[in-house]
Amino acid sequence: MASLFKDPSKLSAYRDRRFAGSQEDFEHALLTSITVYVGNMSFYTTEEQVYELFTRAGEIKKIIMGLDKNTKTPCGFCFVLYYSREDAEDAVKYISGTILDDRPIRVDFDWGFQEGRQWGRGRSGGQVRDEYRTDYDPDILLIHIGGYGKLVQRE
Ligand code: GTA
Repeated sequence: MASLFKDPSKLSAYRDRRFAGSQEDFEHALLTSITVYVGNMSFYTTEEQVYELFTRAGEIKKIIMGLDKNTKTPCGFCFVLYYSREDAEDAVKYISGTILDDRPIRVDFDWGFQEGRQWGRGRSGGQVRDEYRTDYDPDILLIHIGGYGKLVQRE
């Protein structure tokens, strides 16, 4: 199938502040990358569940779970690396917006995984955007009472 994603400005609304190169370098990386970022995941979703869903788009090379840098536990995102660009495109096209563990996940092109990118960058240890949320999951109290020690909020 021919690539449907040729305009780099439409590939992703996200710009990684820690990407070291120019905007042109960033766009080139997005156009050629075989890595997707998955956001809005439940903190309880496992690597096995991610594998089961994302293997529908193609053979997976590696999954890297996003972790809270303080607790070292999953904090709602991951990276999925495919072997082929076409499969990464299919993941963005067909899997983004589907429900995983009761949450609509967001699949975004990513410029490429590097060691360190698996950690949440928020001050609390989790993802930055979780610190701005004002709407809460219905199970928030269960999580809180369960001693997770952190509020989980919906995107
Ligand atoms: N490909 O959409 C994404 C994406 N996100 C959201 C995170 N990552 C992503 N990758 C792709 N697409 O490796 C990656 C990051 C990193 C890992 C964890 O996930 O590259 P993070 O989510 O903890 O931190 O990253 P990140 O991405 O640096 O934060 P974000 O959301 O872009 O925030 C950047 C700035 O905007 C910050 O200064 C923050 O204060 C501000 N901000 C963020 N959300 C809000 C908000 N709702 N209101 C106001 N300001 C906000």
